[in-house]
Amino acid sequence: MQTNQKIITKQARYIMVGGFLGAGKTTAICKLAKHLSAQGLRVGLITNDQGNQLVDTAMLASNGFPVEEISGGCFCCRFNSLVDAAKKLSVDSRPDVFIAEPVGSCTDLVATVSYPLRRIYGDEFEIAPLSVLIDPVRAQRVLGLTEGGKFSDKVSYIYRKQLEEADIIVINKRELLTGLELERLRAALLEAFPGCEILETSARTGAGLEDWFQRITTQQQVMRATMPVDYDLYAEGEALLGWLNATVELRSETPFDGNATLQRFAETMQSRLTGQGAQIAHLKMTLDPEAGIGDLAVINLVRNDYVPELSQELQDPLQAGQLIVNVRAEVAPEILKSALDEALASCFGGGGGVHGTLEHIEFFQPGKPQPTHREIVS
Ligand SMILES: Nc1nc2c(ncn2[C@@H]2O[C@H](COP(=O)(O)OP(=O)(O)OP(=O)(O)O)[C@@H](O)[C@H]2O)c(=O)[nH]1
Ligand SMILES: [Mg+2]
Repeated sequence: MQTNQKIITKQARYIMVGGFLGAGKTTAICKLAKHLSAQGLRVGLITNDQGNQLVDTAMLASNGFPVEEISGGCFCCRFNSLVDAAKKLSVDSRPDVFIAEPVGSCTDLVATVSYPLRRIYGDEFEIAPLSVLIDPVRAQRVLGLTEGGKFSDKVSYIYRKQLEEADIIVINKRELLTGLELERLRAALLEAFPGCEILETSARTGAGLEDWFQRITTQQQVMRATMPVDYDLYAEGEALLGWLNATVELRSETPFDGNATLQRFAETMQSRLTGQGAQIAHLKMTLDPEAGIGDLAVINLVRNDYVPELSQELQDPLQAGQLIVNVRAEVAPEILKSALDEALASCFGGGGGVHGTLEHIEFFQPGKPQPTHREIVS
């Protein structure tokens, strides 16, 4: 792969990778960070969520990268925290490249993050084009190309707005579609979002990543007119999404298979959630063994009619560990809580085997987005 000499400037490069919940942002960021590190560049990663105790932070940190987490609101509403996070990552030596993952239900990032960063901190940051990743199965449904479980119109409004402001739409997970399906999706995207650049990648297999990395590590974001956003509708869409973050301590008298346990727990959560009419956007969990430094299992489920997939596995059985559960779904947050309670009782409720103790839980719906800055460019 070509060496990106151009990105070593006195400014650090700021790369933001957006896209709806479950599109593959964290997976892709991990690959990008590895790619840049292999070239001798220092990377600093910034994760973001409405709550804390994040699977994404645990996953990226387990891959050896410095990560700062901004919790309790999206980048646009916590703009100063974003700048602080960059400063914290720069304490020892400043990263050449910052890679930031905004919350997957967030939009209007260009006006509220990219442009203010450029105006206020233009001497420090060089802003890359905004990439918006999509899961092609989800995108086909939102664009009306296929049937299947869908979000409501208000949530779909946010999805479409994310695509509208993209400099580059990245059809990720491209191996999930046939060539013909990809052609149709590409045509539908071009019709709905004319003039947008569209790339196809697989963050999992690595296909198409080189071309995308080349663009976001060398190109600058071009200023365009600010996208109109109906903030009331945006807030209503966000409020339809339930959010749950929990931490559970697992313990057993005898060693157990953490991968199989995580799989069984995810399947139990899936059946409880779908049974309650939830539209799952992303159920993700990590299992971090008490003994076994750097070893981490990660499992994800990105829609009701799919299967939970282990994206990282534990090497050895364990006797104790920390389970982090993050769920984002279109359903009332109380339903998420009751699904978790039921799944915990069913899988870790005593009677021998693995025992679970709930250490932390928060469940809520995101509040109305109130950006710190919003730059209007006409
Ligand atoms: N088949 C396939 N799966 C992928 C690919 N990229 C990511 N995934 C899977 O998609 C799921 C979600 O990936 P993440 O990287 O966590 O998605 P995300 O966009 O960061 O999700 P949020 O942070 O919740 O918004 C995981 O199971 C990944 O392994 C890909 O190229 N192909
Ligand atoms: Mg993520």
